Amino acid sequence: MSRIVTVGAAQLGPIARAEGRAEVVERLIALLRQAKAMGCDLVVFPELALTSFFPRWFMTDEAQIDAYFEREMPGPQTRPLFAEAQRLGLGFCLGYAELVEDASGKHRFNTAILVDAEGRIVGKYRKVHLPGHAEHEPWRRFQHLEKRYFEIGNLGFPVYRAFGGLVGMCICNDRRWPETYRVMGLQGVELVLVGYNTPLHNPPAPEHDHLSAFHNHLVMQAGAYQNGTFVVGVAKGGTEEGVPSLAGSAIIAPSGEIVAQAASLGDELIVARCDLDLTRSYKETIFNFAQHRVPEAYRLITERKGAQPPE
Ligand code: ING
Repeated sequence: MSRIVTVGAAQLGPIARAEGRAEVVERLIALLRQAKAMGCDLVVFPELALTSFFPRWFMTDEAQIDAYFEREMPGPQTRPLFAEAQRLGLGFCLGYAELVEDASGKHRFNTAILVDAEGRIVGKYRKVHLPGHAEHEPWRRFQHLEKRYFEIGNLGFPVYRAFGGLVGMCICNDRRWPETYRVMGLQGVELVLVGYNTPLHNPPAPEHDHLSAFHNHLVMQAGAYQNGTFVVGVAKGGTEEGVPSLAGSAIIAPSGEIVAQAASLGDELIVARCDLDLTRSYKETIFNFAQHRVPEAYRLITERKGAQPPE
């Protein structure tokens, strides 16, 4: 019996700095309702989906920074999202800025959660690959201060049994690193959910700018194929506070083929019926890790100190 999960990638257009969470949550709820009408089981929202992408601004005032973070999830302003999803019988994946306060002080993470159709948080991921920089760099057209505002994620790359399969999450820059997919692939992941905020211009490497859409799909298609998993990439796109950002949300099959792709730069739902059993055709043949991978060879390469190139 095939295990089909109908997944909606809920792309967002720009979120203005002045746009309150209540307004944003209304946009998310509208996408949930569209997803329900299109038979979805699971809806995936972008990275930092509750606010404007604030790492583009240099801030020093702690209260100003903390205003972009959620101290509880759900909280008063996100509870309506959880309630509507539960009413509709939908699960969802939400990216947001997480603030945790414990005996060791304040900790801030770029986080994503997986919520089941009963409104329970069944999975959490904290972004590991934080791009950008920590101090103001005036030479840049805009800042990218994720290393300033977030700590490196401390949860690893967990894979959760949910929606009838094995589901993992990553966030934005994580999708560019093969290790992200392989660590989940080694856990048997069948569905990887990834939200992103990607400026079309990357100040350190403007020569890559014209390839931003190509690189976006390249890394997700490769990750999908090389680990026999579906990948759902969801953008916050369009020009947000003066920064043109990549859209191109896509749902990718274990073959590496794009099976659904957004056509706009704004709020747009794309849907695909993901038959998780299609992953087996790759996991049990060309990417049968038990039969074909050679971990001891990789360890040698990574552990050899001062290696000389072979004669
Ligand atoms: N954004 C970007 C990403 O990895 C970036 C950072 C921008 C990388 C432009 C390369 C080019 O998609 C986040 N939020 O990680």
